[in-house]
Amino acid sequence: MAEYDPHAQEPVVMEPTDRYITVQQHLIEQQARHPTATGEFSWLLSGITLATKIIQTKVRRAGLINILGDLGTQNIHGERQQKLDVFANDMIQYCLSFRGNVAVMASEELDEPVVIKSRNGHPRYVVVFDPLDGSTNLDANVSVGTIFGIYHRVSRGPITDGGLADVLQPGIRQLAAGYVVYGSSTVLAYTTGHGVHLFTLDPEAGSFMLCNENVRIPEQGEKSRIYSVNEANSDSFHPGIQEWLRWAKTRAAGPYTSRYIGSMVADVHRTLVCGGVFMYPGTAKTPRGKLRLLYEANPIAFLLEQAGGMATDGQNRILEKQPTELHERTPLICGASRDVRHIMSMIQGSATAPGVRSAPTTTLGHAPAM
Ligand code: AHM
Ligand code: MG
Repeated sequence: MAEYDPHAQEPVVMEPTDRYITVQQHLIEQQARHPTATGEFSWLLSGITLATKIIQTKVRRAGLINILGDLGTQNIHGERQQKLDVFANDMIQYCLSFRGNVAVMASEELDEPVVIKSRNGHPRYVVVFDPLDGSTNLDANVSVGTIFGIYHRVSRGPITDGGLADVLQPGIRQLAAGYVVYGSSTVLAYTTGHGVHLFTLDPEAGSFMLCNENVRIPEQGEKSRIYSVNEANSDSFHPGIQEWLRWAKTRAAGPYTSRYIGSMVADVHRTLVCGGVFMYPGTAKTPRGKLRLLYEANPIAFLLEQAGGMATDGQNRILEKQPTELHERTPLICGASRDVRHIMSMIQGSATAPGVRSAPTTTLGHAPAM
């Protein structure tokens, strides 16, 4: 018999991290490598971290205050806006507009880009964001997150087109991108094109503290064989993707394990840390995919590439796609290069998985969506 005497136990001590490197400090150290850096950029990023810290306080208390549920309004995509979607959007807009260096913002929750009134000349930065990705899951207390991408302005002088030219830039021009996932802890991932760095919010200090520098997506080992997709839609996936999914379930493949939260920022965070592939391909219902190129796919693609991974729409590198519309959608297949390459090769018909017969063509009467 195993006995447990509570009075004889030493208290459990959790050692705090001894590396108190805040995200601002980290960014300033990174910028020190660039002699022309003015510090303006870290000022901008601190606007985003401030907003996300405030958003996370609301997300954490969502069941206690009257902020769950929908607002009774719809966004441009015809989706019901959650109260927290609107709060998160307004908070980011508010915090960034006071920085004085943001010219234009675009968000999933805004019909049009927003041009910020400036009191000092022509600000140089453009920020695109999804204020609360995965928000339809909020009632189920699932992890949600904020996604952002930052660009330089391409227009000169006063903005005359409502800011559209400045936001319709290919993702490859991003200066920085990141997300904050409001999960069991609040974690920030960011890149400025020099690796991906992870920070955990220390709620007592009120700062994001460095916890993992230069993160690489694991490519080896059984535990990295994960696929993440809404498989309920698989009947209308491209035959190459169907074929890969069948292969992933075979003994020869490992097999893979399946994980799908339905909140992209959380699914992508797991992919970054644990490996595997996340995808939202075209379906019968959404032939161009569901996710938005500008403020969902592009920042995620930049981060995952910086962590050694890949992001594609099945044919093209996400970061090289020239956006033509503010809210355009794209299929997305992203994660470990090993898996993304393999899926692409099946899509392009150049490989047949060992032991798997060719996939049947789709019977849904629509062209296989890419
Ligand atoms: P949202 O930005 O309105 O929350 O929608 C995007 C979300 C992603 O987070 C997630 O990957 C996807 O929708 C889930 O869609 P589905 O429920 O069709 O699987
Ligand atoms: Mg979203």
